[in-house]
Amino acid sequence: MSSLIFVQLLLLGLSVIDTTTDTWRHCTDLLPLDLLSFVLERDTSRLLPGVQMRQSGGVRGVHFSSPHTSMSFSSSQLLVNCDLFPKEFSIVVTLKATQIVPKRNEYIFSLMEAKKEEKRAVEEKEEEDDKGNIFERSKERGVSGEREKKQGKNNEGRMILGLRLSRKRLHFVFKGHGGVIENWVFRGTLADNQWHTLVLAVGGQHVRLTVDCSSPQEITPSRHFPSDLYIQGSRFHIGSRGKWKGLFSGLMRQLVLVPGSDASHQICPSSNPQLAALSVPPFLLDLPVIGRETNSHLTSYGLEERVSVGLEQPCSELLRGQLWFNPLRKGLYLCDGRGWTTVLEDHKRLDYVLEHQVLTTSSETHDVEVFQVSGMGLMAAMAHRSTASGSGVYQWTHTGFELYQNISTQGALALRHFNMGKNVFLVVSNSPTNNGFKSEGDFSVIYKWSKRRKQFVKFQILQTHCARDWEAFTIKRQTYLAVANHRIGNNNHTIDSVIYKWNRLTKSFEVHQKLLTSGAYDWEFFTVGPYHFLVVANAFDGVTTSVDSVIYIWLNGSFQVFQTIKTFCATDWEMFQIGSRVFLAVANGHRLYGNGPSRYAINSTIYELDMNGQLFVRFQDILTYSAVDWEFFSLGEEYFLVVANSFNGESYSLNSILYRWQGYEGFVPVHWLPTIGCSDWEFFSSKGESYLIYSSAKASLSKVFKLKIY
Ligand SMILES: *[C@@H]1O[C@H](CO)[C@@H](O)[C@H](O)[C@H]1NC(C)=O
Ligand SMILES: *[C@@H]1O[C@H](CO)[C@@H](O)[C@H](O)[C@H]1NC(C)=O
Ligand SMILES: *[C@@H]1O[C@H](CO)[C@@H](O)[C@H](O)[C@H]1NC(C)=O
Ligand SMILES: *[C@@H]1O[C@H](CO)[C@@H](O)[C@H](O)[C@H]1NC(C)=O
Ligand SMILES: [Ca+2]
Ligand SMILES: [Ca+2]
Ligand SMILES: [Ca+2]
Repeated sequence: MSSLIFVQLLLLGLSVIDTTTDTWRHCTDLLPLDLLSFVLERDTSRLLPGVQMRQSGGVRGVHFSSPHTSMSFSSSQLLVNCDLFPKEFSIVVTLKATQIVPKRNEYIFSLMEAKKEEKRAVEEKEEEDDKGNIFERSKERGVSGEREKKQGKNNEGRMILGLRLSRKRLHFVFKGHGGVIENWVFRGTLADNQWHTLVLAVGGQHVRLTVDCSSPQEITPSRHFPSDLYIQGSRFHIGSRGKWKGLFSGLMRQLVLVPGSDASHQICPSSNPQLAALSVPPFLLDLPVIGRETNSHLTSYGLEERVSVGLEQPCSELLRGQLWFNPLRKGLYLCDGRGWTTVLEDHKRLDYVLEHQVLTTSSETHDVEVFQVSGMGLMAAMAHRSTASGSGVYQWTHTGFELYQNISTQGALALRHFNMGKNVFLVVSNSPTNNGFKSEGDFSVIYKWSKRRKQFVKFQILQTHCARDWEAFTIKRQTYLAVANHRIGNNNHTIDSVIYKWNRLTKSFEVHQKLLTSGAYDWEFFTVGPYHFLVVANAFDGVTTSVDSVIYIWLNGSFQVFQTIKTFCATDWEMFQIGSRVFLAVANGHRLYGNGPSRYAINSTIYELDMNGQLFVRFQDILTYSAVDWEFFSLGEEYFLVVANSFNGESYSLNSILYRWQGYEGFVPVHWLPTIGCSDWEFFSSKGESYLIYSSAKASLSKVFKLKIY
């Protein structure tokens, strides 16, 4: 099309606007228009393409995965019986935007003219002004100049108005007088990965932006917002301007157009100004989760009556209109009187677990540790059983782990890496061979990574007793090592386990404290607020596996008993946090019943720290099969536990199970991973991908799984 025709069509368009203004109607319905709910609730019978529900900081929002047509609608559906956009209005938005790359613009919403070949002459220039005052009006651009710029583009409609976000600006863009695109700019970084509620109020003489109910930025533009902004045939696009370019990448929780008034007076002041709400789609309202701190701002919505939570809910005529949130599917469903219809299902979840590498090892493995060594990348150390080949240090390559260094061990049981300053250390325990009365080889070796030789070299030898675990930690910038001494000789299990402390002068670890343990199998150190804890897994006292495991607390320079918990051949403690909640999971190995066979299918238990009672209390029991390890990890905003099931009384070939945190219901099994004599699970990530590795105490192999997120 030639530029001549362009100009003619444009003039035609302008003249139409000029001559017919007086016969067109302004919108007179002054009710707030919840644009976000309108798109999300328009069709409750199916899953809406183009959006996903996500939660961040305990607050839900929608994420736009594409500029799908389901996120757009004709303006006449909401602005009924009128042709002109309200001349005074406000827009309320609650969003959370991540860092927007420089020069990128993302649209919170836009109102676009109908797509017509002829109407493509003017489009606002997509550029970021990085200088200027709080308010700048963009250069008025010549129609002809723009025309040239846009000539190559296809038949997209042009913008009537839109709200767009750049790295350090909020832009309100609209078609001003004479069809010139105007751009009012508010400075300030909103893309800071925090929730914010903005109220943009456009009035006769002024424009005001209120962020999080703080004092507004007010500007007085030289030209007012037009009173004759023609909208017939236009479409709203939520989270975009109808194209991939400019798609909003953050989360949106609220988007309301309030004709005729400044909505900041309706929502401010607020007890939670960053989430001040005028109208939020119902399924984005946080759901009541038992035991969780309730956010005061949520209580006013009568949420409890509207949404029920659980795995199975009835739907009948009486419950028509009831919403049901299914935490397993992360879906929200609406009861239509006969059955549930889908409102929204969240699809961002762990999709499947892919076998990535089967690593043949020199012998069976009791323990794996994955860590970073600068200059080497990701490495794994594995405690192998065989004395002939010893243990191995592996390096992560594009295909998986490859043997990098042999380490001389005999019946290695446990290993742990730790850092002091820029140095990396590795401590490995050996199992004793009984030679009459004296047991030999009952010691652990600390290795230090030599940057020069690019190898682990022997650093210090410590006397240990069938050490089953090493734990490294720091308190007040001092480094400590705790060893779990399992037994002396064949049957003496009630012995001291030892806490060592690094001595800067002698450059070695020295005994700091001894704690009496019963067949100790694991130490776990963790910190909650200002308090340091160390918990031991006591497995066996020589008579029974039903013994107390002990949580110690650091007081005045040493560990003192904080709480005891009855365990059954405890082999591992795993501490993890979900939000502000603190959990401690024990892996129980087996229960002895008199002279009968041991029971391997027993519960392992997750405890939660009760901050008021200052005690760990039972949170969830999970049936396990001679569990020897729990591994906690998070992917995005989901939390997982994987258990190492090692033996069911008959076979070592059985499934380890991956559980996902479902809030209200605790952990729910989601994946079954076949393992042989599983001895340890470790989670790690590399180059944005997430992996799990398991080691086998019964076969000469380890397996790496890749976690695919959908
Ligand atoms: C480790 O030892 C095995 C023999 O047990 C040998 O075949 C292999 O080459 C050694 N690897 C390295 C990296 O030293
Ligand atoms: C177990 O070993 C400890 C430390 O060597 C010793 O003090 C204790 O007497 C032993 N107990 C038994 C029952 O042999
Ligand atoms: C801390 O330990 C020191 C020395 O062992 C002792 O004098 C002091 O009374 C202890 N303080 C408390 C609060 O127990
Ligand atoms: C495991 O715990 C659950 C719930 O506490 C209980 O119902 C079940 O009987 C326990 N199973 C075993 C084998 O102890
Ligand atoms: Ca440990
Ligand atoms: Ca563990
Ligand atoms: Ca582990």
